[in-house]
Amino acid sequence: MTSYIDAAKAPLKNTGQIKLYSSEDFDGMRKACQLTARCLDEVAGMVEIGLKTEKIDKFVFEYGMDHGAVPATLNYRGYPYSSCISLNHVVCHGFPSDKPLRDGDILNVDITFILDGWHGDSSRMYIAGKPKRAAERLVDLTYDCLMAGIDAVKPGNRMGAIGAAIQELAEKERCSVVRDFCGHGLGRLFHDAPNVLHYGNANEGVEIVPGMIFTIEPMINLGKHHVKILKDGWTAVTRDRSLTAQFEHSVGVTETGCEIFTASPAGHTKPPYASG
Ligand code: EYF
Ligand code: CO
Ligand code: CO
Repeated sequence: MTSYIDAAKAPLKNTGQIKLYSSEDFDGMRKACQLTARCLDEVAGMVEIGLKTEKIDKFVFEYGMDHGAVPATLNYRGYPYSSCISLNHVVCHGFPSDKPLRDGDILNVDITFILDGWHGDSSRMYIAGKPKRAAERLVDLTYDCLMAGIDAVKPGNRMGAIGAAIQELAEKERCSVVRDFCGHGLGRLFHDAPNVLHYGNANEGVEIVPGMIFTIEPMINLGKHHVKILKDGWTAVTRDRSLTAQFEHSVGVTETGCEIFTASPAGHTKPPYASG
């Protein structure tokens, strides 16, 4: 059975216990997550037809270095980049590349900065040029799914309430929820207990209690939910090659709900992002 542990007394590894963090810990997370959010705000000004996504990755690396942070994905379990950049039918863990963006491409940029030992993990969708109607609808829906999951984060609810809210909305719109990847606890570790499912039943999972910190990062497909991993061993794509989208926030549970640590200081939510 899953139990909780004071994060200050817990070993710095994933023991399966859920760490509960103090308000000083929340301060540390807020700083790391706001750095990630500011970087994602900057990326909004870069995305255009013709941009090579490797330029975004280089920018992310330098942004981290300039602000005293390290990209957590770089060399993480052998992953070779500072960001994951996933286009069109790529579900997650896409490699930045030298292929120029084309009109109507949709892309997810996923960044985790480690600042003063704390991990700030967030991703947003971006659109190059003019999107097709179906792509625009999917991106909007995926953002709404993330926010429906966040709305379910309340002490007393079970973790299953998050997945249930996301799945209900996605399937009402005849889309599907990826099962193979989930959100995760984080803090001084990049990936920790609990796993955060983006589908399931509201009355399942552990109780949500103040002090928990985790990500919610639903991947929603226009087609079926199945994914496959390409030969590079990292890139996950939809098995039916349908379009897919993802947004991710890192949140901390409070007495009444949650704080979105990675909320955009520029007020960016979903595309189109206001310039300037
Ligand atoms: C087949 C990795 C990738 N794992 C998680 C390692 O939480 C993340 N994003 O929000 C996240 C990002 C990355 C990541 C980047 C690399 N990995 C491990 C195992 C399989 C895999 O992809
Ligand atoms: Co992420
Ligand atoms: Co994550």
